Formats: sequence, C-alpha cells, structure tokens
Amino acid sequence: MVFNDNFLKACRREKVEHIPVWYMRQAGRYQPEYKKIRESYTLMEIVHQPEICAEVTRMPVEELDVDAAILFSDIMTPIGAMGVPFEIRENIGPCIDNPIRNASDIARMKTPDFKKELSYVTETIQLLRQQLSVPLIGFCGAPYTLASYMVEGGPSKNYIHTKSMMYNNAIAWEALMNVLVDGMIEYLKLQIDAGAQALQVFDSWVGSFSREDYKAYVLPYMKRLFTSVKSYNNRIPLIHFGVNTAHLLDLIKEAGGDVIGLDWRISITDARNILGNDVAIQGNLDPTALYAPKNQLEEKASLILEQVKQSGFVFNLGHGVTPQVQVKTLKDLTHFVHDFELKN
Ligand code: 1CP
Repeated sequence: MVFNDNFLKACRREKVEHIPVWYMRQAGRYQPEYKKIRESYTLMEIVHQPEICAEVTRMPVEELDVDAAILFSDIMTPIGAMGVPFEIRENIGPCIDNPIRNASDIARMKTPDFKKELSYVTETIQLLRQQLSVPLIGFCGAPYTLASYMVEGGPSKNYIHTKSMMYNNAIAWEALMNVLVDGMIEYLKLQIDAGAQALQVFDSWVGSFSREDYKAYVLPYMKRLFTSVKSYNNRIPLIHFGVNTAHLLDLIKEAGGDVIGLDWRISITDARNILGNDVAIQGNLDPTALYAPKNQLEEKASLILEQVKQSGFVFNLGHGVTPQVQVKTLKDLTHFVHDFELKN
C-alpha cells in the first residue's frame, strides 16, 4: 500500500505530485451506502462504533479517490462528555433541550477525562490508521460555533441569545469560551495521540461577526486554542476554516492555522493578497457548482486552479457537500483537479 502524502505536503507548502483534494462532508447523505447504514443506525450510534465509523470514514476515500479522509463524527461529539446533553435531529442538526444561558449553566460544564469518555474516538482513529493509504484529518468545532448551538439550543439564523450573552455578560462569555477552549485543546490532543495526521477547526458560523467584535470576543480564544495545540505538537498541520469570512481573513490568520479554509465568496488571488505566502490555502468551490453542467463545473474549478501560483493549496469546496449531489460528479471533479497541470 503506497501512502499518498500529497495532502500533508500541500498543508506544509511543499512540492506535490498533484493538487490534493478532499471534500467537507464527504461522508454523508449524497452517498447511497451511507443512507443505507443510516437506516440501521443514528449518526451518534455510528460514531460510537469504531468498526462502522471507520467504514463510513473510508467510504468516500475509496469512492471518490480523494487525498485525505476526515474522521466521521460531528462537532458536538465531545460536548456530551462536557456535561451538555444534545441530540442530532433529522433534517435540523444538533439540538440541546436545556440550552446554556447563564453562569450556573456554565459552571456545570467540565473538561472530562476525554481518553476515558471518548475511547471510541481513539479506537476509530487507530483502526483507520491501519486501513488508510491517505492521511486522516481529525477535527473539532471552534468555541464560538459550538457556543452558538449550546446557547441557542440548536441551529440559528442570527444568534440572538449567544450574542446577548456575549454583549451583556462578559464574565459568563469568558467562562463559556474558556471551558470550550480547554475542552477542545484536550479533544484535539486526544486525536493527535490516537494518530490523526492533520486537524481542522470548524468555525463555521463566525462570519456573522464584524471585525471589531471578532477581535474582542473570539480572537483571544482562538489564539489560545491554536497556540496550545501547536506547542503540544508542531508537526501536525492545523486547518482553520470558516464560512463568510472574507472580511476577517487577516484576523483568522492571526488567530492561527497552517492552512486557512476559504468559502467561495472570495477569489484565491484576493485571499492570497490578504494572507501572504506563509500559510497554505484550502478551498473554495461553491458547493452549488456541483449542480452545474460538467463543462461549467470544470470551468469553475479551472478558475480556482489557475489562481494557484505556489505550493500550499488544497482543493476543497467552500462548505459541505449537499445531499442531492451525484457521486460521479464528485469523483470526476477529483480526477479533473488531479489532472490539472501544476504551475510550479
Ligand atoms: O444524520 C445525518 O446524516 C445528518 C447530517 C450530518 C452529518 C453527515 C450531521 C448533522 N453531521 C454529520 C457529520 C459531520 N459533521 C461531519 C462528517 C465528516 C465529513 O465531513 O465527512 C463533520 C466534519 C461535521 C461537522 C459539523 N457539524 C459542522 C462543521 C462543518 C460545517 O458543515 O460547517 C457543523 C456546523 C455541524 C453541525 C451539524 N451537524 C449536523 C448538521 C445538519 C449540522 C448543521 C446544522 C446547522 O445548519 O446549523
């Protein structure tokens, strides 16, 4: 089994044989095999069973020829162990019946012994490392994105409860963000110890912040998260991803990450101008482009690839794969990117 390390090389801005590709939410409802497994198990039941979880993680790698696997899990997985019960509801997402709204709710949260409580995560990662011939990406939710589910009680449009706490109760906000940072540091370390070869931090909903508010309410916590994981292990590439973050990119870079994940609202050239040359970039095809005719889809992918002028690029979507996408569309796209001639 020849190990394909193009993804790790791109994260480290080293020369690659081809531009590596993976897709956010590459394991999911667009796959008939995944839907079949979901008839028998809930998402969290899959996550708790290492053999099945490893199989679901491997499925897209085998089916799409992508250059990395991402552990099948959800950003909420560690939150239950931190004392906040949640449920992933069909067609909605993570829901919390007793949302976190004040200091006493936060005081009940803890940083548990993740190694004990999440032994199934360790086992799944160890299994996958024996099975995979591409790198395995571990991940966690960023403190703000996690807080948004925990305070709102579920997915939200404008995060009113979360931002009310943030603006009105500085002590509670600091306590909540800090307990989440502590928890995510331990959770990422657990994934490193188990064998994860790169880690992505999903700050999916941070794009709702102004620059001023990001600096005041998010940046210090993200800095602590990235600095701490880097000092634990400086060889594991860290990917920092958010949606709708074009106006925040310099601050996101300042927060940390070897690779910055972009959505499709900014061009690679503009992002490079903001970010400079000392980080890698991941992105950034509009996920709805997968519904365009093949020639248009390839044009859109080419437009991205033509802007890649140096090492340090990972091809991905700007956000997750949506359920109606055809498997063949993604597989053909992977091959299209792999065959694209490198400029360097
Ligand atoms: O039951 C199902 O199959 C429902 C869909 C689903 C899936 C496939 C959910 C519910 N979570 C997942 C798995 C998942 N979640 C992965 C799998 C690995 C892969 O990419 O293949 C990952 C990385 C996540 C991470 C995640 N969960 C994020 C960050 C990424 C992103 O999309 O921005 C977020 C925001 C969540 C919350 C979540 N979980 C599920 C849903 C539907 C949502 C979004 C809800 C919302 O709109 O707020």
